[in-house]
Amino acid sequence: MISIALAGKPNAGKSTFYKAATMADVDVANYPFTTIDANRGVSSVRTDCPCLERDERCGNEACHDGKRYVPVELLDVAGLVPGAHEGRGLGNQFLDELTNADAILNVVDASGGTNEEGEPVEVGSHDPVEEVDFIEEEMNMWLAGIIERNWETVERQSRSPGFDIDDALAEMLTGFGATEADVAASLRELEYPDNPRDWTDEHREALARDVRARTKPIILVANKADVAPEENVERLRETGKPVVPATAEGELALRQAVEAGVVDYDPGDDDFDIVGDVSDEQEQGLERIRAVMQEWGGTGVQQSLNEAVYDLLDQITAYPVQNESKWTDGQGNVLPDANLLPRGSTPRDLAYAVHSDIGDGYLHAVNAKTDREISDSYELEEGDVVKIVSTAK
Ligand SMILES: Nc1nc2c(ncn2[C@@H]2O[C@H](COP(=O)(O)OP(=O)(O)O)[C@@H](O)[C@H]2O)c(=O)[nH]1
Ligand SMILES: [Mg+2]
Repeated sequence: MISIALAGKPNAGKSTFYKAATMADVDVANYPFTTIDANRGVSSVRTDCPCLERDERCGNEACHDGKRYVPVELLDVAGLVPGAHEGRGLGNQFLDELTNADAILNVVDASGGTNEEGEPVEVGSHDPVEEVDFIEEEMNMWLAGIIERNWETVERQSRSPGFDIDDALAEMLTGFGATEADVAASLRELEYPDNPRDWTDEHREALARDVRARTKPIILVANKADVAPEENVERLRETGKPVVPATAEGELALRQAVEAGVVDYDPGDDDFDIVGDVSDEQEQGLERIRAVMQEWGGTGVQQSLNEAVYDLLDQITAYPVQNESKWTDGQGNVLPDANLLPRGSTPRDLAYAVHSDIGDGYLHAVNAKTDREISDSYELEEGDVVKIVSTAK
């Protein structure tokens, strides 16, 4: 499963975001994590369900009238402070939690109402752009530290015949979640000595920066947009990084109102309806949230998860089925599963994502929308419904 980590300084709103984003009615029992702990849960990205192309909605519990929610893992990493990579504020432990993350949502207090350490200051008095750089730099230096700690091993390996520095670095860095292709791409960008004994800290840091940028892409969540001066959001955008203005607190309030049965809202909607009895105070609170949503096109929580998965990680959603005309599985469930795959994936890749046996026994596949067999080199598109024919059942 794709894994997204919330990083940021203390009091930026990470836990509020996490609580809101993991509150949806995903059936956690369906996901084979061995440990669901306090800071690791299931959230989802939202996409258009292929059932929208048919007369009837699919009725899947992950589909709300054509809005399809596809599970992703969400991690709430405790707050990072400057110096975290040197162990400040339990920093290394928290940075290590980022190892398995595919992308990072850097939750920034766009209101400027907390300083770098997350301590409250007057709203607007802290420049949120500062924390953008320091969080990134902490991650870079943390990875540089990992490389440095492993350097003795690389030096030892270099005494064996057939040693290849590229292979040695790939082996080390895949442990950190980089693919061999990522490491190879970084090494192509950089100039470095073949002999590990000739490497300097600068070489290691340059490698760390490049690999980090490839393997842990970052979206800035400009949180507390409800109280943030608009120029702060603009300044964050000027960094050139992807920015999603958000109100995590607003999203949490909406989801709680949905649970209480007083609001009709699906995560990612740009508006909501009040459908139950609310007090005047509640109504005013909800209307304040509505105003923020109107300004930014939603609360930003679903939008930032979507941007991470569909834009930054360039994933598509494919729907494996057994019956190509009914779009069902063996039990008659319509569009039972949705799989996220990197763009460029083929039907065989989808088969492997379903189960390694199905992948091993792959024979061919049928595009269930057109009823045509699709070739081995076909690149799956967002919303494809695919019947896989395999010797494995
Ligand atoms: N105004 C405003 N406050 C928020 C928002 N999100 C979180 N907060 C508040 O910010 C404080 C810190 O939030 P928390 O989620 O614990 O931050 P964390 O330390 O990053 O996990 C709490 O008082 C939250 O209620 C938001 O969107 N708007
Ligand atoms: Mg927290």
